[in-house]
Amino acid sequence: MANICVGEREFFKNISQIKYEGTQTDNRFAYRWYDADKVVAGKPMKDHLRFAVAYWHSFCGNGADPFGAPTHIFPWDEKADAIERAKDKMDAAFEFISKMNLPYYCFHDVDVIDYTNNVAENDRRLQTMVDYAKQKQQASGVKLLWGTANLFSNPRYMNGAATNPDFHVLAHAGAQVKAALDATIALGGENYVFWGGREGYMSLLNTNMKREQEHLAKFLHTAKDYARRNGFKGTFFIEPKPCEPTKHQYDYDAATVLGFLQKYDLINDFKLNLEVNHATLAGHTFQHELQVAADAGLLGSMDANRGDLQNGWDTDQFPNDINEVTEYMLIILKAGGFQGGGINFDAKIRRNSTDREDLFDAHIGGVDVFARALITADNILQKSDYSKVRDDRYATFNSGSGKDFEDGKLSLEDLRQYAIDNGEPATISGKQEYLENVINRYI
Ligand code: XLS
Ligand code: NI
Ligand code: NI
Repeated sequence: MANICVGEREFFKNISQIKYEGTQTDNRFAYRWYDADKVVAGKPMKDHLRFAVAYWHSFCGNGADPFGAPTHIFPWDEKADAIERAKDKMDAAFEFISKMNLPYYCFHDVDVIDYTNNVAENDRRLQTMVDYAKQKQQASGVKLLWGTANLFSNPRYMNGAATNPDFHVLAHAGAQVKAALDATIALGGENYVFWGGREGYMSLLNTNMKREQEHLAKFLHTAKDYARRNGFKGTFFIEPKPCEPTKHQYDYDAATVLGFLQKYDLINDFKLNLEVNHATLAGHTFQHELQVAADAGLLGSMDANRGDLQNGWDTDQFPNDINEVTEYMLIILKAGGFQGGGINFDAKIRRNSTDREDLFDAHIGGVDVFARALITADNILQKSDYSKVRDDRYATFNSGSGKDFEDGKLSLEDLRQYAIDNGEPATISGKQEYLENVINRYI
C-alpha cells in the first residue's frame, strides 16, 4: 500500500488513490480485479505480480514520432534548470505511482535527469536525483524494481555501446553503467537491466560479429564484477529484442541469449527480462519466450505491453487481451513466478491520448488484465484437467520402453525392434481446440 506522495504542485489533480472496488463498480478509477492482498495460489496478488511503472514512457515520452512533434506537453517539464525540472518530474512520477497504489518503478539514468557530455557532471546530477529519490521512496513506500543505463539515445552510441568498434565509446558506456549501478544500489534497486538496443549491426559488411559479441560478454562481466564488489545482491537481466533500432540485435530472443550466457559463463548472475512486443517482433508468441526462459530457470522479469497485430511494429501498447495474458499467467504460475523481477509496464499511451487521466486508464487496464488472468490461470490449474491433458500426452514415456528411452537405455536397434513388435501407432488427438475452450470457460 503506497502513501500518496504529492510534491509542491499536484500534477494529477482530481484523481485520488486507485482502490479495489470489485467487478460491479461503476467507478472508472478503480480496480475491478486487482485486490493486492487477496491470496491467490498461495500468496497475495501483489507478490505474484509486483507491478512497476516505467519512468520513460509515462513521464518522458512526449508523443513525438518520426513524423511529428510532441503532443504530450508535460507541466513537469517547464523549468529551465535541469535539476529543478528533474525534481518536478520525479514529483509527478511518485504522485502517479502512489495514486496508482503500485509498489515499484523502473528507470534509465537519462529518464531521471538530462545528461550532458561531461561524465563527472552527469555523475553529480544523478547523485543529486538519487538523494531526492531516496526521500520520495521513503515517503511513498514505492521501491525500485530495476535501474538501467540508456546506451542507445546519445549519438556517440550510433555504432553500438559495448559492441562499438571504437573502444573510446565503449569506455563511455562503462562510465554510464557504473553511475547507473551506483544509483541502483543506493536506491535499494532489486535488479539491474541490460537492454542492448544498439548492440548489433546495421550491415555485416562493416561488422566483426565475433569480436563485438566477445566485447559485449567482457563488458557484462566487468559490470557484474563491479556491482558485486559494491554490494549489489540482486539479479542482472538481459532484455532480448531482435531488432529496432538496429537491423539485427545480438540479444535476439530468449533462446539466443540463453546460448550467449552459457557460452560466456554469465548464466549464474544473469536472467531474462522478457517483453511481449519484442517476442512478437522476433516472430514468436510471448508464451514461447516465457516457456523458453522458464524451462532454463531464467524467468527473471517481464516488460508488459502489446504490439499491433496488423503492422507488427514495436508499438508498446498497454496490455488488454485477457485470453493472451491468461496464457502468460499459466506459464508464470507453473514456473513458480518471477525470479527477482515483476511486471513492468513498458508501454505508452497513444500519441493522441492527450488527457492527463489517460495514463490512469492505461495502467488500470493493464493491472486489471493481469490480475484477472492470474485468478483465471489459477482456476484453470486448480479446477480443470488442463495440466492432466498435457501430461497425459507423454504418458508412454512414464514406464516401460518409453521410460527406458528417457533414461538413455535404448539403442537405435532397440527402437527398430519396438516398432516391429508393436506395429503402427494409433492416432492420438492433440486436443488444441478443447484446451482453447478451457481457457475461455474460466475467464
Ligand atoms: C526498448 C526496451 C527498453 C528497455 C529498457 O524496446 O524495451 O525500454 O526495457 O532499456
Ligand atoms: Ni521495448
Ligand atoms: Ni523493455
